[in-house]
Amino acid sequence: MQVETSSSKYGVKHYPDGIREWKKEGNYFSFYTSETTLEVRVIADKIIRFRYAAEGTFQRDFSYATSDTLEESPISFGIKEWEETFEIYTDALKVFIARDNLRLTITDTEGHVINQDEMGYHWQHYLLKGGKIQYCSKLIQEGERFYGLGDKPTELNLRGKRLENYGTDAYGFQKDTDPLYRNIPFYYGLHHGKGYGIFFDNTFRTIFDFGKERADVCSFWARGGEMNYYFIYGPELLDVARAYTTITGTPELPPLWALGYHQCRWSYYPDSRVREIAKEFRKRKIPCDVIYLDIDYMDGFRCFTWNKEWFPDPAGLIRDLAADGFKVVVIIDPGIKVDPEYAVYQEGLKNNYFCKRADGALMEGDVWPGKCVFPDFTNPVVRDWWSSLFKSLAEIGVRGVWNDMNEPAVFEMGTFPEDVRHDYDGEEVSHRKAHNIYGHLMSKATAAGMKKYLMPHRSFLITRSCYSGAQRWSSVWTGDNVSSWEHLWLASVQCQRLSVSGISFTGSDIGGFIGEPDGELFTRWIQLAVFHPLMRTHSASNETGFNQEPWSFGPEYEKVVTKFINLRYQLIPYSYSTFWQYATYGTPMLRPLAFVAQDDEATHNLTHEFMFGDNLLISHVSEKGMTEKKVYLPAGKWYYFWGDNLVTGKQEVTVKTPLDEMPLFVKAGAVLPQYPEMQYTQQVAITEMLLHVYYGEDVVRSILYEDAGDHYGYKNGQYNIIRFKQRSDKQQFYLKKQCFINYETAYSNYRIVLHGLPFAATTLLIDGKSTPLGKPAADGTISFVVPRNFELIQIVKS
Ligand code: MIG
Repeated sequence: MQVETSSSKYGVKHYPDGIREWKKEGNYFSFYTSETTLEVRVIADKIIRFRYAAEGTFQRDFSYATSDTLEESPISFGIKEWEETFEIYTDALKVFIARDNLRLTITDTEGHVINQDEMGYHWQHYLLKGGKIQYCSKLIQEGERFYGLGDKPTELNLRGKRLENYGTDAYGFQKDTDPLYRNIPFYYGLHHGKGYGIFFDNTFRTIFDFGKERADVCSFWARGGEMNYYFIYGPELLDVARAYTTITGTPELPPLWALGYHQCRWSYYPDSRVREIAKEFRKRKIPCDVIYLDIDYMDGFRCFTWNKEWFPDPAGLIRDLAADGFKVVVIIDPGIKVDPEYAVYQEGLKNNYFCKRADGALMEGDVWPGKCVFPDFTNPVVRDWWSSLFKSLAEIGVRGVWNDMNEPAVFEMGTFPEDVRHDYDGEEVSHRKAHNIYGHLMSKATAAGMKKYLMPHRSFLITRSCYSGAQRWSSVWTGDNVSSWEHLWLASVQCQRLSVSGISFTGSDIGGFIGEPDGELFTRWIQLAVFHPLMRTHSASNETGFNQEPWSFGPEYEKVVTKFINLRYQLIPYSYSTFWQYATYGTPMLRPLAFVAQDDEATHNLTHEFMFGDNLLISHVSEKGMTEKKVYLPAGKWYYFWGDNLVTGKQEVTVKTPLDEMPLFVKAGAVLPQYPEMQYTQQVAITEMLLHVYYGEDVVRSILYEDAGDHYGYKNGQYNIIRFKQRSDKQQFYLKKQCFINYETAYSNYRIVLHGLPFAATTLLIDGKSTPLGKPAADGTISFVVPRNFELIQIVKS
């Protein structure tokens, strides 16, 4: 054992010595040094878990992050013994373990180093608090970049930064504020064109240093628990993202309405005000699907109660709103008011459901209702109870829930003190271990309750805090941001980062939560949010009376905002299909350009541009008064959305940015399915599906996924998946279609709007049969109707 001295808070640092014994049991390998045991579990070709028992004894193998469906894929693997190392190999990787010190070198099959330990695993007693600090240090490879880590409000590439996870109510956070609300201990490395990921599944405070302390060392550690991480190899970053969700899971499909526009405020009350807002949307023909009720709907901020004066008939309100196409989402906080007359408090108290301090007193703290106690969501019995409380909300028609303050946030104290006790599914731990999964488990229990009582409908949940894997049951928003241009930029980075961290269903408070945006900022924010999976305006303007609705900034802005919310609705078949891809394969819905063109170094540090799904490239307008913007386009050909001019990629282009446009490009070859304009999702039956098709000479695939947009019939195969492949050339336009059809739609034809056909033609071939082709429209597009069951469309140059 090597030893290094350190401060008195911590013990000396311990480093593993030589391997004395090893064994293999199935896909588990164990290596024993005099003190430490390393367990290597081969999960898949490209997924390997490393777990270390500092002094030989492993802790319970338990995780709140991993999906129940995580299982080993049957693969070939084995072990070789070399003079200085052991080598565990799969069809994609080689893991070399040094006999002298347990250090790892992971290479691809050709021997290129992907990831290599510096000191590797080491540990230290945490003398003051108990347990051990668990460290791992790696060498940074030449040119390496780092991504991931959830909601960090900083540049996309994390090289040179140190960041930590300890969920915090970061009211009015700024660029580089850390930690924020979420705890996602998962990062990517990219070097020499090859990407990998490391998921450090540890719920204590975790810290990641990407070359800040020492320029060539990347290290991560936790203030307790175990060193337990999954190494995931790409080399494609998007494959790493997908593999991460084979570990931590993917969501079910959301109700279609959740992809519409959401209007929120702290708070809309009384009920007449809520009705007024809803009416205003319909009157002005601005689409909207969801209205939120913030804390003021409750009676004295008591969860699961209603303010009798302001909301005398919540069921009636919700019924009327529903008749007009609106869904209602209500907020539920974790703090339960200390009030002997309040049923939820009584029941929790009687059954011992609330968290306690080390010496047995209740964990009490002030939040909105005054003095509160807090359910111990880490106890499965408490989670079941909590789930059951949602019955009353579901019964009166509430279709979604908003979980707030669950870092957990407590006035004055910030959060719980570390001595608070938690069940942790039978483990009995302190808050040090449970802090980062408190909101995670609250949202899990909320989702379970809503799902149960809303059956057969799909439900919707949005949470502020969570841990890795919460994408299985919730969406998130980026928290209490500010009405500033910098925050617009932050919103874009945060949503991209969350998306590649497993959580695609994300958005920011449009316009900013704190402060007052002007019409220009609000409009530019709406434009960005059209391309965020969750599109919600929210503001905290009760005190000033400031309004933050689409019409609040005057007719000039209202017109543009309406245009963009309309675009959001037109693109719903595309965003829903993109969601399906995410739910099915784990593919992030928002993709930083480094993730779509990782071979092109020019994309590696881009923070302000991303793809939404397979075919749309977005670069939002990020400064006041901006009249043009430079946009980097990756290789390939791109159509400018607002004019169809074709641009060649692998270069920066300058785009004019009048208020009613934003830099938006469509990949040449794409098929973009679109709905007609409507005021809320499923308002009208689609009698003809619109397909905007962009002529392109590279092979480009597009998908359209369809189902009922609600219910779970899709799980029994009631859906359609339509795959398009375009491979045109200078002589002919060529679009092929393949599909799985098992869900009946109201339409039987597609209307195709073809953009960019570079030659004149007079006939169209549908599955070989020719029909005349009309003349191009004034904007240059050619439009025609084809039967839904076509397999091949060709247009040959005349
Ligand atoms: O201490 O419920 O982030 O969205 O409007 C503030 C009131 C509590 C914080 C949330 C915000 C919400 C607000 N909440």
